[in-house]
Amino acid sequence: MTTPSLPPDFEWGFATASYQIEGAVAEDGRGKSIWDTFCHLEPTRTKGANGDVACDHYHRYEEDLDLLVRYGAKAYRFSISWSRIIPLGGREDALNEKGIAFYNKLIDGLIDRGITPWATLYHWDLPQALHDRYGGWLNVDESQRDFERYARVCFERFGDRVKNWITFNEPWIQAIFGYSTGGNAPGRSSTNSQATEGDSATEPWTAGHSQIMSHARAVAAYNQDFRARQGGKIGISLNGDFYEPWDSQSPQDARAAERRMEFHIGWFANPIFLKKDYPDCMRQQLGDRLPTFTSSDFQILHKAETDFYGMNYYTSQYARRREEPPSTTDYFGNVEELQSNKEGLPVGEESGLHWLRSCPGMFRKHLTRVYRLYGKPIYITENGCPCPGEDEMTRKEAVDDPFRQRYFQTHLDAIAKSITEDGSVISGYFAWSLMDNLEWSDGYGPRFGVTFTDYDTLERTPKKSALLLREFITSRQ
Ligand code: GBH
Repeated sequence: MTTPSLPPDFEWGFATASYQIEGAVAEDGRGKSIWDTFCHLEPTRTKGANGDVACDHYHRYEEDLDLLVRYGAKAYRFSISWSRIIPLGGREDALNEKGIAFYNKLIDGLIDRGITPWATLYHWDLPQALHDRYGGWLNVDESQRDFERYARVCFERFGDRVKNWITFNEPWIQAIFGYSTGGNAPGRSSTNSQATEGDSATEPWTAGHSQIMSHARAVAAYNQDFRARQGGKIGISLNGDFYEPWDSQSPQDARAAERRMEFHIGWFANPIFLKKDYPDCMRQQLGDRLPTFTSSDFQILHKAETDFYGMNYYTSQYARRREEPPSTTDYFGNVEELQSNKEGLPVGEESGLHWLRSCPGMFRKHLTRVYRLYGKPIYITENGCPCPGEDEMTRKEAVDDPFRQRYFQTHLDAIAKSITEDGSVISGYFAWSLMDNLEWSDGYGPRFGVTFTDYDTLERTPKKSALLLREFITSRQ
């Protein structure tokens, strides 16, 4: 039996997203995104926080790139703000050369430092103009055409240097938090008392469909017009925690856990990786509320061979069967009952956020399940946590982060075991996040960074985990 280990060419580094770090929202011709609107029109829904300044990365990117060098990173995952590239978003709308110039500087700065760029095209910041013009993700036809054009512009302008593309970050969150719970922009919901508009019975499923077809169009465009010349790879980052049956003896609980993962992951992975319709359990429950793939949609899905499965993984939960019939509007009430605690036995140690517990054993099961089902190389495109009590800590206290160090180490061990003992192909790991940043509707409280951000001075200070991650990885190779 070989010791579990990571492959010698394992890709690794740190991840961020545009709206969470850049700031400079009104600079150099950037158009507004749905997150600017959400934060400014409804500050009660984002704890009063917004991304106007965030980490001011737009002006401090050189310093941030130097941090990556200091941490020994091989790669860096960032996201491109669509409304910096095309301020009004649409396929007939003008490009913004100054926005393009920013990402050129960022990409060149990475390459000069020997760091491989990984670019995400969409991390939740839809141009507001597209939302206003035709409902954004609620318009399946228009949104996929506009996304394809945006993707083509990125491939044309950056693809000579960017060889690793991620189309969407967590389409599930965009669909469910944007259109069902209303917790994220655009904040539509028929169950959230703070939302004034929305139809949660249908909108989340439409928003999911639009993102799937947008992904497919972008990948098909890459495969047809860019791949031969640029030789890169392209994937999508799906979130999805692992769900363990509450009662290991109960077939109903096992079904509940499976069903839950189908609603979380199969929703996107079935059409994208298996070129199949939505999972049966979704069809059965949602009927016509779930859009259908036409034969021309399937043609596009077939042309959109996707190279890798990007996995954002944070935590796990127990899933238990529910007897009541599913609700038609409330996503979280409509499927299984989820628990982090089973009769005093938590799934894992609690981090600095109530929803995030450290469950490396279940992470391994998750990796192995996903690899067996979808058969593509997996890159962990996000993994990380805030330490218990970290939101209340001073800089001096926060830089010492044993909880995060242990979290990284145990999760890397789970990856090594899934590779060596279960036969999964797992090719890289990005820690979330390079620095503390805007945690969306949770504001600036939760600190996921390996770098402490002082939000008054914007000074960055490395936490111990930042400097240790290289060692954690190389010692396992
Ligand atoms: C990722 O989302 C994002 O890609 C990234 O931008 C983000 O900063 C990071 O993870 C850390 O959260 O409070 O019970 O309603 C992860 C998806 C969405 C999972 C919010 C937890 C809150 C659950 N997360 N959700 S709850």
